[in-house]
Amino acid sequence: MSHGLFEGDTPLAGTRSWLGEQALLLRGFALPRVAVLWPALQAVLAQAPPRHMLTPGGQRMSVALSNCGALGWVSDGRGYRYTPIDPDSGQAWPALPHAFVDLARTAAAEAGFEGFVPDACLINRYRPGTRLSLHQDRDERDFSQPIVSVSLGVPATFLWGGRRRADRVERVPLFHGDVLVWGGVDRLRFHGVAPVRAAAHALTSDERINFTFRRAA
Ligand code: MD6
Ligand code: FE
Repeated sequence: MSHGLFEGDTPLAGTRSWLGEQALLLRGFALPRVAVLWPALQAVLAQAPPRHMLTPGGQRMSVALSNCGALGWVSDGRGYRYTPIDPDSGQAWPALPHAFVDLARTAAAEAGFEGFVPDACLINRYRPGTRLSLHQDRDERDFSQPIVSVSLGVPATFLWGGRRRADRVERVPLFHGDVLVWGGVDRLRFHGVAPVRAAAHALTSDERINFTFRRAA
């Protein structure tokens, strides 16, 4: 099995750093699993292709989204919410691949969140210029559950804010294979992604893919 490391990937694989009291960045944590994650992701995206959703304000989102799991996050003119049905296909979202669940559970435990069982995985696809504005993740029912975020492909600058929108924002580079876990006192921190720069990656071409695992219900 390939270990998934390409030129330009995180030079820091295996290191970890706390971005907050309960926010842990695990550099390269997903690398040993990429060879399994990638084909599973392709199967999910064949069933539920990424699409640019509309914000409640009527803007097309810069990032293209899809989901797998019992629940999927959607946005439209009515607001943000989790739904069991993909509105584009009228079918249930694709099941969460076992390899995804296992990665999320293992990473969460590293950060002190034992027994994390996600029921939703939001998949974000970035191309050059794609950005994600500063937001909080607050559409889930139980904020005691952490979020696990996995980055693949070209690097991006993660914007890591505070508990208030106006708080200072730290810029954290995220590379292929990096995993970020956050919860507890850091669960409602503002965050976003700066416009992704054009780059080439052996696995994803010019794309960055991010999965965020949540316990939505
Ligand atoms: C991204 N991530 O990295 C966007 N949200 O592409 C998120 O919005 C996010 O990474 C909550 C927790 C972790 C995340
Ligand atoms: Fe988020």
